[in-house]
Amino acid sequence: MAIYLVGDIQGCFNELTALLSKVNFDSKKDILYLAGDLVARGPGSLETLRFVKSLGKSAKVVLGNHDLHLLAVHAGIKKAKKSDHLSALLAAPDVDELMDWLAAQPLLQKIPNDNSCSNKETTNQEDNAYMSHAGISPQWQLTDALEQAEFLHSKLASSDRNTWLALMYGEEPNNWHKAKTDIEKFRYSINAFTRMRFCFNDGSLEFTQKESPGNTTNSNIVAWYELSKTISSTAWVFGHWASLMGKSSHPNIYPLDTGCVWGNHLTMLRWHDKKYFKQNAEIID
Ligand SMILES: [Mn+2]
Repeated sequence: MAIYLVGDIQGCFNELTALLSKVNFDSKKDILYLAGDLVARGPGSLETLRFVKSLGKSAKVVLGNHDLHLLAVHAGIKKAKKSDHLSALLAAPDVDELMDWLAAQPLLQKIPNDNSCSNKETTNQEDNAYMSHAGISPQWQLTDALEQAEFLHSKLASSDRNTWLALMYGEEPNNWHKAKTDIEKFRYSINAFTRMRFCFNDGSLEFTQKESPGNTTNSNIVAWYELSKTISSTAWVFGHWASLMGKSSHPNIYPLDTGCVWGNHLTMLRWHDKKYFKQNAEIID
C-alpha cells in the first residue's frame, strides 16, 4: 500500500493517467490524494471526474476554487467561461450524478501515516499531515480549520447546496476575526481553503497576487505559510499556487501545483519516501 498525492489536474486527464502508470498505481491497495481543481481549462475535465469518482475509496479529494465554480455553473448561479472547456462535462448524461459526487467532497483531508513500506522512522510531522487546496489560514489553529471544513462540508453536501454556493462569491470579510455570521464564516473559509496565496501581515487574505513570493513587488504581503503557526508542527500539502512550481522555503509544506494546464507539468508525490514524479504537459493546439 502506498499513498500518492497529486497537484491540480484541471482536466489534464492524459497526464494523470500517465503518472499513475509511471508509479504502477493499484487502486486495490494504493490511495490517491488529489489537491483540488480537478477541472477547468484542460481538455479532459469530464474524463477526470468520471475516473476519480470510479476510484471510490481509493481517491481522497479536496475541493478547489475551480471545482466549486463548476458546481455554481451547473446550478445556473454563474455562467461558464469558454476557456474553461466545460461544455462536454455540462452536457454529459451523468453530469448530475458527477456534480452530486463532487459536492460531497470535503475541503480538508488528513493524510495518514504511510509507514507500511517505509524503512525510516516516522517523524512527528508525518503523524500530523493535512491537505487542502490552498493551505490553512494563518488566522486559524488546526482546530479552527477542522471545524470550518466540517461546517462548509455540511452545507455543500446538503440539499441546500445551491443557496450556499451563491453566497460564496466575494472577498469580504478577508479577516477571520471579522467573520461573525454563518454566511461571513462560510465565505471567508471558502476563500481561505481554496483561493489563498498571499496574506497581509495581520494574516488577512490578499486576493490579487499570483506570482511567486520571490517575484512580488508588494512589501505588505507574505506567503500564507510564512505566517502560519500550525505548520511548525503539522505538514501541509496543497495545490493552487502554480507559480511556486513545487518549491517552498519551509520544510513542512508540500506545494503540488506545477502548472500542468499552463504547459508545465503534473506533479505526484509518494508520501512514505517523499519521492516526486513528474509528467510533462501534452502539447494542446
Ligand atoms: Mn485553484
